[in-house]
Amino acid sequence: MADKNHEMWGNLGMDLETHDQLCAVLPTAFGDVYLSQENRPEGMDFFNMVVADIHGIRPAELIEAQKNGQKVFGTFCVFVPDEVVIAANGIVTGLCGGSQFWVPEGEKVLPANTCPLIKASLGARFGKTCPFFRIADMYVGETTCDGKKKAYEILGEDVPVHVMNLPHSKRPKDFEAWNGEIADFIKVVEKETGNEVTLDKLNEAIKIVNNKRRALARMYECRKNACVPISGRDALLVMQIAFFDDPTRLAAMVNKLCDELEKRIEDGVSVVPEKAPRIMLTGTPLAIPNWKIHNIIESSGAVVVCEENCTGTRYFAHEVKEDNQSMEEAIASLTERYMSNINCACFTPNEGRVEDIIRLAKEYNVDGVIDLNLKFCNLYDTEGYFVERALKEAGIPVLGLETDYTDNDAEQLRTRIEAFLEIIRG
Ligand code: BJ8
Repeated sequence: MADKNHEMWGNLGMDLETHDQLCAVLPTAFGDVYLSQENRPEGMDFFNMVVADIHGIRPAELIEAQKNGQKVFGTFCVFVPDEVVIAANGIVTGLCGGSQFWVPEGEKVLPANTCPLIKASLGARFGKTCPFFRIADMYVGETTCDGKKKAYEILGEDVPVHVMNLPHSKRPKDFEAWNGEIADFIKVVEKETGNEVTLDKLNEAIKIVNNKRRALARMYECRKNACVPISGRDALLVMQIAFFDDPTRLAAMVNKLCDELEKRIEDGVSVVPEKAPRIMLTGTPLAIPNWKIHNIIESSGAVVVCEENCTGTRYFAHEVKEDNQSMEEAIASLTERYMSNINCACFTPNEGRVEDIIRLAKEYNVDGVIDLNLKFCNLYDTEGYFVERALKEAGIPVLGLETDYTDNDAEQLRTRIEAFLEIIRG
């Protein structure tokens, strides 16, 4: 398998020597964070296997699909409607970088005070050390934060990039503008794939993505229970893999996992002792393999039961209306789901997010919230003012943390998290 992978990576024009260094560290990191856990659900076996050959299995599938005429679209944000790509017989793969390994290469083209997610993403492209970045025929960006906007211009010199212009408010004219962006995106995807996005195909794609959303929502439902059948680390891994795996297979695997989780709840099988503090994370997304904060929280005796972020509830909450009767209606249904319900900090005002956080804290019966910010993400950092104030007013303990992808601050974070857990336990 290793030889086959090397041949594939070589054909993709990757820097094999540097990439080998990444391949050497990932298994240890995964072993430390994941395989050290006790009593993991058997349904995690599929997800373990995906990570064990993360740059082998799925990239090989994508290359095979390309040989059969399919196109691959790389995305960086939950605002890009996967449904459109799937309707044109294309494939979506999430590209957000979650490893410090890629950051120095990103810093060669970006200011150092850019958020690590953006630096890692560009580093993975320009350093030629991620097959997904090599395989994607087209990248799809979006105007969310300033860092990403400018980063897409730099990427655009190296790879075809289409940028969706996301309005930053939610007035009727903003919905109209986003509706127009989706209609334009359909044309771009049709041109790239050579396939027409028909109403039937779009309705079918909406069902595929909704099924995936339902499966992920089912997993989150299980996490609401007093008996916690899955760790936050494992749930996070499922979410991270959901961004690049085949959506139909992913939904099947998550549903299989959920059968087991529901049985565990019935039988009272929990991954943590009854009194373990229940923590919710809010804030910036956690791209694979960013497991740092979950690992610190859970190895300190607490359990993460919910993530209010784009690698959490914002990814799957709310479905798109199915069985639309016309293309106009289908596009309006996509507009409605994406614009109304995703409360990214790029919006102003963004009271919906604060309401979501308070509601989720209650639904998941959390003992405390950690408001997590990726260093240099001004949007979430600033919005933390409202988030933390609202949580305090609601009597929910909150801890604001800022970090990057390095491990330099791990001990300091552990001290702060342990002190927070002590307060909660007290
Ligand atoms: S909808 S959260 S996926 S933009 S963390 S790159 S915002 S500086 S990732 Fe995001 Fe879409 Fe919003 Fe979600 Fe910029 Fe902040 Fe970095 Fe961010």
